Amino acid sequence: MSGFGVGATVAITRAVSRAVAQCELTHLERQAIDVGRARAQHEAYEKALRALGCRVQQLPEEPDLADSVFVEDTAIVLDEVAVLTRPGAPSRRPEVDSVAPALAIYRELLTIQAPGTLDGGDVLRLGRHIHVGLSGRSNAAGVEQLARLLAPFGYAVVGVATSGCLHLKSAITEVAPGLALVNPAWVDPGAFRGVEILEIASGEEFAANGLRIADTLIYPDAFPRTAERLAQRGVTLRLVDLSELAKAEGAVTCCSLVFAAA
Ligand code: CIR
Repeated sequence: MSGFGVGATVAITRAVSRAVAQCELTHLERQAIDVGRARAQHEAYEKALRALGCRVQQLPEEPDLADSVFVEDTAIVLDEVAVLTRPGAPSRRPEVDSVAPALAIYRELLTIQAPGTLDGGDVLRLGRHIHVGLSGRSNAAGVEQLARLLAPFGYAVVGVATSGCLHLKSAITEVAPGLALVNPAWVDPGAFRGVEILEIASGEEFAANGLRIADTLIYPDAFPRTAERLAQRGVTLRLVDLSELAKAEGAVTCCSLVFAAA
């Protein structure tokens, strides 16, 4: 989640696994990943979270879980409740049990069950509307379960078709209140009512993922033309370099679970 007031926000992160080079890959060719460099970049990302008022709670490294730095995929944390996911990649399912105790301190926990699959990276909350990417990772059974679990809290959950990207939030994120940054090649912007759409710059296909913390957007330094577009639109940016984790198909939202502490 994003957009909370400064001072009341927790960001759960996890140290980069020494096994990160064995990560799942769907759309990228495997490249060497420098673990030391990935850790330094991840620390700078945590520093940015702290600078924007988050209390960063870093979970210990999981040496055998290659993708475990991408904590976003393990849970959906709302003000009222948290839902533990069942990630679409079987290699990632053990990550959920590893995050659950940290979340249990803050929220009642609900769970997605087989045959449902759901990755947190596919879940975009816009007010009381929750859009879930029907991606290679999240299926219709996962969306139906999430809808049933969250209906009592007043959330409307709908599936959204994606194509060509890993997760829905590779294709769209909310970058300021009521403003969504979108790659229209990967998701139909018409699926999102009530938000203004800002398209990424051409040639920067991974540029739609930004992490909103209060009134600032944590944003990769890899997309200068889209960054310029955001700045012109009045969005305040805090740029970070996550180039090593980008080789693992990670982006800025993936590396934290951000929520109001109370
Ligand atoms: C994976 O394929 O699951 C990881 N290598 C990347 C996950 C990135 N997570 C995210 O976008 N929420």
